Amino acid sequence: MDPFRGKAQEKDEWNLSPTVTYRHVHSPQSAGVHNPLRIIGLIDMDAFYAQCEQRRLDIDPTLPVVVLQWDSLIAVNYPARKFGIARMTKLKEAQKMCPNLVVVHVATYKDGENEAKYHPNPDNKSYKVSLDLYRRESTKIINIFKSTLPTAEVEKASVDEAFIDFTVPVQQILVERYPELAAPTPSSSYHMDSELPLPPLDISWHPSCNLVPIGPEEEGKEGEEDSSTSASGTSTSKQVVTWQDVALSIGAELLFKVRNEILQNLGYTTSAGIARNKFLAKLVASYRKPASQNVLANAAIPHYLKSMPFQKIRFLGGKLGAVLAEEYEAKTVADLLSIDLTEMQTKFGPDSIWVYQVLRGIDHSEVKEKPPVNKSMLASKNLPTPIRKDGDTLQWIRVLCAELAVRLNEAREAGTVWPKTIALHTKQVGESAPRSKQAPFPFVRELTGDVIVAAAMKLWKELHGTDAERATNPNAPNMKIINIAIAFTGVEALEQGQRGIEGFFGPNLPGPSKTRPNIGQIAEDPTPEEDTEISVDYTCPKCSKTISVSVQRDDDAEMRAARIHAVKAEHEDFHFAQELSRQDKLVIGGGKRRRSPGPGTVKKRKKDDGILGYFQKK
Ligand code: DCP
Ligand code: CA
Ligand code: CA
Repeated sequence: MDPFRGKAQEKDEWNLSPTVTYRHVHSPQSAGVHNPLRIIGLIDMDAFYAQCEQRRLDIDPTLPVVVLQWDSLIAVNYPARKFGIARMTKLKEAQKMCPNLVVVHVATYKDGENEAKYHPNPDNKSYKVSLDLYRRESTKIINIFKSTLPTAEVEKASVDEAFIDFTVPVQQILVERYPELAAPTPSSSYHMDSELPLPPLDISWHPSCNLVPIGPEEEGKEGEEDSSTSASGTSTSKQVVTWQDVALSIGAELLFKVRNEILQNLGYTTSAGIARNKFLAKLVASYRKPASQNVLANAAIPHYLKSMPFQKIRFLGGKLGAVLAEEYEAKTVADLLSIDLTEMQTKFGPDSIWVYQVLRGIDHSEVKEKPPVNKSMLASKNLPTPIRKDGDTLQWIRVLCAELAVRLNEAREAGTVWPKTIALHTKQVGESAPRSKQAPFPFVRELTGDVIVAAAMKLWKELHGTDAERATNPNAPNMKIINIAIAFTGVEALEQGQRGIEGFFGPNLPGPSKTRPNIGQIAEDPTPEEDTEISVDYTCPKCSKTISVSVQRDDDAEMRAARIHAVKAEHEDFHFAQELSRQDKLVIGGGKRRRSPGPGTVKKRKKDDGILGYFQKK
């Protein structure tokens, strides 16, 4: 470490008080992700599935509720958590811990029914789980975010989370509220790149805000848990107010407004984080829960990050984190701050600049609505009793197709989408890879489950033949199928130019709708036991790569979920690392760092992957 490095330089590494100019205020987009007044929020629903069921059944929100999928708890509301119940708790144990526990099993599809229902005693042997309710609520939530904040960018991050970039609406309010920020006139000695005048001395924070303390002196005597400053019309402590703080406080007002819209319209409580970038917003969102709004001002970043066990940071939880922990005998972020950029890049390759930056709370990744391309819809079932003969098949194909029909018809209500192909996947005991067969899915005006069943049964015959054919084929192994899945892929808006199809819709064929439900759900949901497990392919919405996750038959639901989650998270982290290293080429350093490979070229550059080599490429 450089012994001459002074306090000021250290502070600069964290980029806590960059210069703010009139240009940053008046053309926020010009500086993009480098605008010092950038304000990003992350909103996450509290105990999401539990709240959905509570609202559906009109259950008093103070009562303890859990959501069940077969015999696993998949959501536990906060009153139930007070009894010590967690997602890992076994149902019987939970009922002992809290005799008045309200237990709701998720809806299920039953053979012969064309919609999911709340059956009194659903049986894993013949029913299939439906997550339709949560997808629908998720779409409503995202639509409220967008309509409440028409000038903000909204990026759905999972079934119950979204990032919001508040930068543009914040700056509109900033100039209205502070006339001194009006653009300098051509005759004045100021120009667009002049520094802004001094900020106000005081800020009034919205009373809902939990301000993360800027240092130990601000923390309550009772310890970390209860240490945030409660904000009730007070200024930011002894710290000098900056324009970033002012922008953050306006962002917090907007964040409260949008959270309140969700509460008033849908009745759901949320927890949120707000800070200068996505990484920090997500991290601070769980600072306090539930029904909380956690604010991380720039000045509070070092104290907040330094004491954090760095392997808890999502991107540093895997192989790379383990290597860093060993090499530097490090536990917390503070333990890694002595590694300077040169050392980091010498050891881990030029792209490791993003690790250096993340440790200092710097992240330039964009908040961007994902384009609705390459979407897929998948219904999958792990079979407690394997399929061994033709006669076992149809009931499952019918159940899976009923779900697909519901989901595709829902998507079509919001926009004229249609899948390009239908695929059948089966996983057989004794075969390492799942078998798959796909075919184009022709357009029909009236989509019913039966239409899909016909297409799927055709694929089934191609993939497995018939009982009679297998009986006469000495090479055909005894069939023992333990997972069956049917997927629509390439579910996209029909284009104006698609003649023939256009005729079915008449002349007013709507264009792609910005608000249509997110139909790539499979790839984005958390990891519910049934929909993404065993041999079910996970298709990454970013690179369209399909990853097959293999799980042990004996794994319990929690273990399975963890395995799938790990594969997904690692793949996402790979993209994150790639994105950061690409973006940072544009800003920091200069010198002789090579360009990082663009998407799709990574594989070919295997030898030279540097930090990306720590992320498994699937
Ligand atoms: N989920 C699931 N299986 C998992 C994790 C989550 O089925 N292993 C589902 C149920 C959750 C929803 O996804 O309600 C959202 O997941 P979160 O991790 O955000 O957890 P919750 O919203 O339930 O709780 P919290 O208030 O802690 O965010
Ligand atoms: Ca949540
Ligand atoms: Ca979540």
